Amino acid sequence: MTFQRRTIAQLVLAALLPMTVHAQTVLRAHDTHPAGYPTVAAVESMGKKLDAATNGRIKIQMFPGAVLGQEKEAVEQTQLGAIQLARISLGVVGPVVPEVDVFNMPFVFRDIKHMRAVIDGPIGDELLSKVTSSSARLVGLGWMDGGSRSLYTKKPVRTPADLKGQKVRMMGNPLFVDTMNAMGGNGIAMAYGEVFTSLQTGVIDGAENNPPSYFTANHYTTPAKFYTQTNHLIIPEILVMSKVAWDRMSAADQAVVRRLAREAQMEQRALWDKSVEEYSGKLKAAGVEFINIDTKPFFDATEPVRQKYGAKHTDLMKRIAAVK
Ligand code: GTR
Repeated sequence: MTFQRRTIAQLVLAALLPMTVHAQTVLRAHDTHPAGYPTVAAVESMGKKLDAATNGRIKIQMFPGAVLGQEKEAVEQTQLGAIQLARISLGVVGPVVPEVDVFNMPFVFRDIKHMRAVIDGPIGDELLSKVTSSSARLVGLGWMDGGSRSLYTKKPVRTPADLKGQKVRMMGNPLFVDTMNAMGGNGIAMAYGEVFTSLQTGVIDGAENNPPSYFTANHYTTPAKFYTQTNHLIIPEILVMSKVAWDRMSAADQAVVRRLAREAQMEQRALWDKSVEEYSGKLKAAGVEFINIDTKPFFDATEPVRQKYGAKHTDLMKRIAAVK
C-alpha cells in the first residue's frame, strides 16, 4: 500500500469509526393528534426514557398532527418501514389484521373500565401477538385509551329513527360503516383530516368521537353541536412498530422497547382521564349540548353487526364478556 493509499484508508476508517461507536437509531413516530394530546405526550415520554435506557443509541422523533399522513397512509408507511412507530386507532388496523376487529365491534366492551381490564390482561396480549404474527409487517407494542365514541350531529338525535337520512362520518373500516347503517344513519368512510371541512360544507351531517378528539380537531366549531351519548364504540388505540425497524434491533433493545411501551400505556391513561374531563368541560362551555339517552335501542340495532363480525370469534367474545 502506498503512503497515499494508506492515508486514505485511515481517513475512511476514522470517518466510519465514530459512526459505529455512536450509531444512533432515530424512530420516526406518527400521531394524527396535535402536540400535547395524551397519546403524543406518552410516546414522547417513552422516547426520553428510551434515549436514557440506551445511552442515546435509540431515540424517538415525534411527528404529531398527521404530518406524516392520515392514519390509513400511516399504517401503509409503517408496514413499509418508512415510519417506524405509529400510535393509531385499532379501527384502521382491522382492514390489515381482521382478527383485531373483535375489539372494534360496537358495544363489545361494557364500559371503559371493562375495556381497560381486557387490554391490560391476557386477551390484550393475545391481540398484540396476533398483530405481530400476522402478515401485516407490524409489531404490536402496547395499547392506549381511545375513550368512548359518541355521536355529534347538526340535529339532536335520541333514537335510531332520528338518524334516518343523516350522513355520518366513520373511520375507514367497513365494520364501522355497517355499524352506523345499523344504528339508523348512513355511514360514510372518511379520513379524520377531512371531517372538519366536510361538516362545515354539509358533505356530512355528523361524525362520532371522544370528547378530546371532538374538541382538538375543532369539529365542535361546525354546526354539529349536539353530542348524543351513544358510547357505541370503545376502540383502544394501539402503538405499533414497523417490523423492518423491529428486526434491526437486538433482543435486549426490543425488550426495553416493550417495557417502555407498557409504561406509556399506563402513563397515557392518567393523561387521558384528565383530558376527557377537561375537554368535556370545554365543549359544554362552547355551547355543545350533551344529550343523555337510553343506549339500549342502539345496542339492539347493532346486534347483526356483532353477529356478522363476531361469528368467527365466539369463544373470544365470551372470554371478553367474562372479564370483570
Ligand atoms: C380518534 C383516534 C384517532 C383517529 C380518530 C378518527 O379518537 O384517537 O387515532 O382514529 O379518532 O376518528 O379517525
